Amino acid sequence: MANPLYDDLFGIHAGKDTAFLNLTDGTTITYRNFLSTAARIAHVATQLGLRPGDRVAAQVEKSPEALALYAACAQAGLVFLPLNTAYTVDELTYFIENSGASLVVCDGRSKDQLTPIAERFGGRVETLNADGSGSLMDLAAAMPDSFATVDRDGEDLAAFLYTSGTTGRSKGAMLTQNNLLSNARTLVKEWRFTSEDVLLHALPIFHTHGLFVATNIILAVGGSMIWLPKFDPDQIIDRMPDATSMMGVPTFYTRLLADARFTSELTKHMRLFVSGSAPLLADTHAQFQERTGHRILERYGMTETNMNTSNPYDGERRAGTVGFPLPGVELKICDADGNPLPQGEIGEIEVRGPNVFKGYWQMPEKTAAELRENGFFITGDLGRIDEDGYVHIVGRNKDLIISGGYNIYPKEIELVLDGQTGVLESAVIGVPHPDFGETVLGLIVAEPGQSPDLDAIMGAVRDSLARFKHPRMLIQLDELPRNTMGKVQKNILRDQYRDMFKAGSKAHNGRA
Ligand code: MCA
Ligand code: AMP
Repeated sequence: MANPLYDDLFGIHAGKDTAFLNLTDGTTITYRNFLSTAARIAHVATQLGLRPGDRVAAQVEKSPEALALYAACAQAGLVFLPLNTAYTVDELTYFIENSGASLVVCDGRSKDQLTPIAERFGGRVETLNADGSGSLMDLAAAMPDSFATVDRDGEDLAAFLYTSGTTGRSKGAMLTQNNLLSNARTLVKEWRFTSEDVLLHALPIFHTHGLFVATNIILAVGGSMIWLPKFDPDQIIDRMPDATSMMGVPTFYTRLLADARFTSELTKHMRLFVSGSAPLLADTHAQFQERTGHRILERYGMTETNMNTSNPYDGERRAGTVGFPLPGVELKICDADGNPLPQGEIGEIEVRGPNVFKGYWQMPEKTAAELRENGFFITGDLGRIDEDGYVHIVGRNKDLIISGGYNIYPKEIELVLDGQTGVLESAVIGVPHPDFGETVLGLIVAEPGQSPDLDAIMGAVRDSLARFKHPRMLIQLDELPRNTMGKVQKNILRDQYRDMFKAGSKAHNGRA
């Protein structure tokens, strides 16, 4: 027996004294040191009583130890469940309960709030702070630095990533070892990664992009990363001369282009810039090429599927498209019943392949609604394939806002707004934003005779939802536009408010 995920991404580097993580303080963590830390954490988890298949939820800042926790879960056969650091206690309570996490690893500042919640659902809490301190690492310090890797099958679960939905309830996407490994192997080949690569890593590690795309690729080839805690243009510009490649969401690229220090000289030795998680404007693509001479490589993926398509490494990287289906991934443009449409027509994108997840944790009916029996996953994205085979994403068949690469489901915010005093109903829409691509606008209708306190409503939103989901602005309307079926016509609202956050415009809560 073996453990494919651990063996192929981590175990192959055992004993190597080559650099894995280059930190902002100038120090380097070698593969050997990193794997020792992971082994110690794996011992802690097993000594705390965790068994293969148990879930480990982690809401921690980005650090080498946070990444070692992922490796430790792989080695001990545990299911890793990374969580956005912006999530509030309300949001975390749901994830802890739904996943049944046996261990919750959090920042020391959240310990008092999360301990009773974890215990209520049969788990426990250990802490891991941004500087690598905390009870998890205190326990780890006393453990041996090697651990007998737990046998796992490629079809065993490796991770849960929670993704919201149109009903407002988050779903735990179950990803297997094979899902992660197959995608990493494909992307290594497609994007020509080697052990010589140094990836400038400024993405968060609680989502697919930063963890399973960027990090797994580097692990698969034994390369190294410049490990930045977050996206900071000063640090990116400072460290770019040491890198060969970078991955980012479109906001990274628009922010870099807004900085005069970002020049062709600074990027001349770089071999690859990848963009994804949200649409890259053709204009950004063009400006980037003009400034640096590099053509950004845009690709398309999802939490449930990892990466599905990519523009070519060699050949034309066509702006405004997400390229071709990756080797091993089948992609079709369909009608609502999954029947392929004639070439060139717009329809729903469906994908099938070794990258596609196993389903949503304990939600068979939601799994059945999105994952067909024949293995095709209904992405909810609308697209077409042009005459040269490039896939274009032209819209979404799902009520989703993507702000700075983070997904926001309006229903979740509407549920909070609808529950506020004096609010009859609400509609939340995404409108263009110069920095985040899209941002959140909340529209509310008052109960007859009431005048809701918009500041108090924003206070309630702050208490229950992560910051990135907060409406940038609340507007009170007399009524919401509806079609003859009574359905709110969000397209009309989106058209009406599309210039709300144009560069330079100032927006305030208030009555329309
Ligand atoms: C931070 N804020 C945001 C966002 N990020 N608000 C809306 N949308 C956001 N994305 C809040 C902050 O809390 C802050 O609130 C205020 O907005 C301004 O913060 P700022 O300093 O500008 O933000 P930042 O810290 O610089 O972050 C912006 C960012 C970051 C660098 C674009 O959001 C980021 O790293 N995004 C990457 C997301 C990602 O990895 N997505 C991949 C998902 P206040 O002013 O109150 O303090 S995986 C995926 O989608 C699929 C699978 C795929 O294809 O990859
Ligand atoms: P997530 O749920 O975070 O996995 O986000 C997946 C969604 O992000 C997809 O369904 C798309 O709507 C969107 N997405 C990812 N990459 C791209 C891209 N390159 N262009 C347009 N949309 C994208």
